[in-house]
Amino acid sequence: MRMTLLLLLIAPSLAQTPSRLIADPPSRSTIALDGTWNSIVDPYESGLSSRFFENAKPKSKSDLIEYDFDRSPKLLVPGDWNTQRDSLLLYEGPMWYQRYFSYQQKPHTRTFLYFGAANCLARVWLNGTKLGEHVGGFTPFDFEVTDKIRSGENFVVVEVDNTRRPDGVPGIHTDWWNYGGLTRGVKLIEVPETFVENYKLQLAPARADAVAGWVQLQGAKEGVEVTLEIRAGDLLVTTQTARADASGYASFLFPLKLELWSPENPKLYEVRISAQGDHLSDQIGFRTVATRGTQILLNGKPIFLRGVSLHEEAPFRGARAFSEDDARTLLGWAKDLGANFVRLAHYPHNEDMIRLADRMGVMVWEEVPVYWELEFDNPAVLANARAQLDETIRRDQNRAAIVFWSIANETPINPARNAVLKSLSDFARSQDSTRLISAASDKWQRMEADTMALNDPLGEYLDVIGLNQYIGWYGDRKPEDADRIQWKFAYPKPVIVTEFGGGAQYGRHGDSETRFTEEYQANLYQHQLRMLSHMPQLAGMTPWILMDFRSPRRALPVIQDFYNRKGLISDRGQRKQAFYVLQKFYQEKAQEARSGQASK
Ligand code: GCB
Repeated sequence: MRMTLLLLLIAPSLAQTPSRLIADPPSRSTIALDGTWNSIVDPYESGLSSRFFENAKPKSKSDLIEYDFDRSPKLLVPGDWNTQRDSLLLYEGPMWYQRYFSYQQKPHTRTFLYFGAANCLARVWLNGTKLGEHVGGFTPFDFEVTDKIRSGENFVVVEVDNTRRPDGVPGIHTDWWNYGGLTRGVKLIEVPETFVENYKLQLAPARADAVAGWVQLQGAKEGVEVTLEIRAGDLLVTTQTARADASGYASFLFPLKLELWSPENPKLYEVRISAQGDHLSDQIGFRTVATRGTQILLNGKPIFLRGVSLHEEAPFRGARAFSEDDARTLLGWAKDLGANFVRLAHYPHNEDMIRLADRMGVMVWEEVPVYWELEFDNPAVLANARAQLDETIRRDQNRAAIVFWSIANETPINPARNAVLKSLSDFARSQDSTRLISAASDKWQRMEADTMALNDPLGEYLDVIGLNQYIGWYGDRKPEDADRIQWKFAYPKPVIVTEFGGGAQYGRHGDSETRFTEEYQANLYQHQLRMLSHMPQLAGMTPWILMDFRSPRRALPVIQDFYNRKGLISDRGQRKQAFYVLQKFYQEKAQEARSGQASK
């Protein structure tokens, strides 16, 4: 009784900023707009001045209209344009998408047009009326269309522009393919006049005996009752109610003991949320993640993160991945490797991937594309990065699998960058206290012959330090040198080696000193793993990378052919020797963890 009272009293301090993005599309009433769209490539960006968004047709034979969506080439949505037509492989610039759809208006219903992602700038019109713009190639966005959608035929036009810009996030340089287009699904979402926009439900920070959360309603009057049910199969575990305040926000905090989510037992509960006429359901796992000294604790127990990095690259077809099938293959390979953790580099991957990780029991590091050199002294860059982080958190905050928000990768040390990353880390923390904040840094230095130190001041703002180092691949050191190397870290926090590795073409053989052979890569992994085994503070690793991926920077003919070949698996799914080296290491690590648990 007193416990409940105490919990209720501290509830407001857990309040977090409510959402503005419709969450949980899978449990909504939706109409998919995926499939074939008409497209016009527009390298000189004349479509705006020619008003392509009007989808005009000549009214008489003398009318001059110099475009026609109906007779233009098609593109599949979701999907990148680069791999759908040979001439578009390297295309960067504006592309116009158009399609018709029929719709029947329904009373007391609000309708939203929802995009899973468009890389990277999208301008959207419905029936010739502009709905808005969105920047950021990897996060969802929506527009309310209730008063613009018609009963009968409608048309939607989207200009998607993947031009790289110095003030973009990412900026001009990346080591991945700049896949353009409507790369994730598009749908209409119908909700009642009063509806649940977003919600968050997790264990109260660092406690396994209470659940905390909030529900944000739209269109609600003050005092509307919000009901929350947690179910395990047919069993109703609890029902809780709360009343929305004047802004539609209702918060929850109640004591409850649940079976905890972990990679060994990815237990998900069914959570149902109802308010007025709106009903949602979601599958949510509950777990705690925290640090203690240099350890990472999952559900209060130290855990070693046996990870691997991966891009959102489709297995077998060298394109942007988007489907649950793609995700199942990639996560399946990671599990075959013995991984319990993946680093989803270097931007938020699609929602199916994260939901599947929840179900398959794979912990996730999710990252925003604050990558390499950005214009850190430009306030627009911070605003853009922060908006992408915000959208990522709003989309994925209920996924138990996500244990890290990563705010950056390999950014240069300078005061403007330090300030931006501090601000992003403060922001992530203010939005979500149930996960760890991290970032990957490659700004280590050689102190003495065999002593390396990572002193990046960014470490101060992070819960866990990410280190990228390519000893034995880039620089003057041989793989064998790794055996002698000692590491020092300025901050006494857990360290994850977020990248190491080297390139190998599947099927290329030679001795272990010959670059790009499987033997070189396997040998490099042997020595790296030896070095990491005596690295102080090491709490996990995500070697670079699970599968080969397209990169415009990797030009070496025959071997690279515009693929980064550091994959443990080729882009066609073939496992290289290093895969088995790491698999063996992870089997031993998993065995150690099991016997450690057993001896307690
Ligand atoms: C890195 C980057 C990653 C690259 C990788 C490489 O340090 O973080 O995006 O692809 O190195 O292969 O060089």
